[in-house]
Amino acid sequence: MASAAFSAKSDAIVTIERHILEQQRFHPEATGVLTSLLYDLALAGKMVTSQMARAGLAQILGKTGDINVQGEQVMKLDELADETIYLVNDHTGRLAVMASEEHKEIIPIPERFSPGKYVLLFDPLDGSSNIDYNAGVGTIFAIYQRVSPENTPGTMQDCLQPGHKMVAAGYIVYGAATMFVYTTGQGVHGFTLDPSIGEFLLSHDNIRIPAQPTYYSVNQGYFTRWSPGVQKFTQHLQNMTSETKTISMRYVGSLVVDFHRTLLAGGIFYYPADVSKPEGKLRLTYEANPLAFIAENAGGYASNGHERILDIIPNSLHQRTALYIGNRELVKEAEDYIQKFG
Ligand code: P6P
Repeated sequence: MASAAFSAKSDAIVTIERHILEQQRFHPEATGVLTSLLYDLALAGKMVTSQMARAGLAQILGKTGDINVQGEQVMKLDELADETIYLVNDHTGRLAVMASEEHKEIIPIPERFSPGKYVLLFDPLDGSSNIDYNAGVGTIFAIYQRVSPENTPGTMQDCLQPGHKMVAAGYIVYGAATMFVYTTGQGVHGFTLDPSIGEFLLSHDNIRIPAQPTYYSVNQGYFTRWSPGVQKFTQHLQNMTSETKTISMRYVGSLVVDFHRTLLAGGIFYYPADVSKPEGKLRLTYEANPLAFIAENAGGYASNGHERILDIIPNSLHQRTALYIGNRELVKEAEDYIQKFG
């Protein structure tokens, strides 16, 4: 009986390692390097979770006084997350180059380590301005295969590939629980950290954006700065009913949290361009692109209001973009309103 109980129980416990290994079956050419890279990122997620849990105690909240390339105050946790992801990945021989929101230029792999075949772009702790208010924050990552010659240092061109070239993407959301959500192009899968055993366990297998939208998510404080098309689209959403009830508005102001809710509950998140931010605020390479790759693998879509996010050819590491992401129909409606009304 015990064995039967055990086998039933073992089916219920899918660690991230087991799941990524099982996913590897879909990639016959896989050498296991991508699996190990994803596992490294899960480890970084555990370490950041631990650092955040100690933040209140270790008084590492508050600002370092430094200013990052975005001209923003750098929170100490920002630096810790950035350093953690770097140190987990710099020596593994899996990466040719890295790029981070916290670094103006690409981050080379130290010469003493052989360069690998993958490229990692990441936002180490997005939404960090919310840390002091204990609102959720997140890590976002995008993984590509290098395009520069093997056994040479990775290049900026490796980091400026269009999103449709991505081989994997994911995010880690540090909220009431820590969740690791990733895709390698074979569906989107979510894992919840069980701190008592220090493992991410499968909790959301094959996430699909619900057909019925529940929330729209935008900072309506900027309404007067938007173009007429965006204003009319927002008013359209406010008058929309979904299964005889209007859809609600939710906005945390932390991209990963707002996107995660959109992915699970259905709806649309958008950060439009506006008169004060004509290029938008969010970053293409390590925010919009990975989330767009995830959204499309969950049956959704992501646009800059005019074209598919994953088709945009980046021309600089930190370039900004407008972002409309979530249910395909709603994102397409946003494009229609912008095309019709400007
Ligand atoms: P606003 C956080 O600072 C961030 O970069 C994203 O996480 C979030 O979606 C956005 O900015 C919020 O910006 O202008 O609404 O405060």
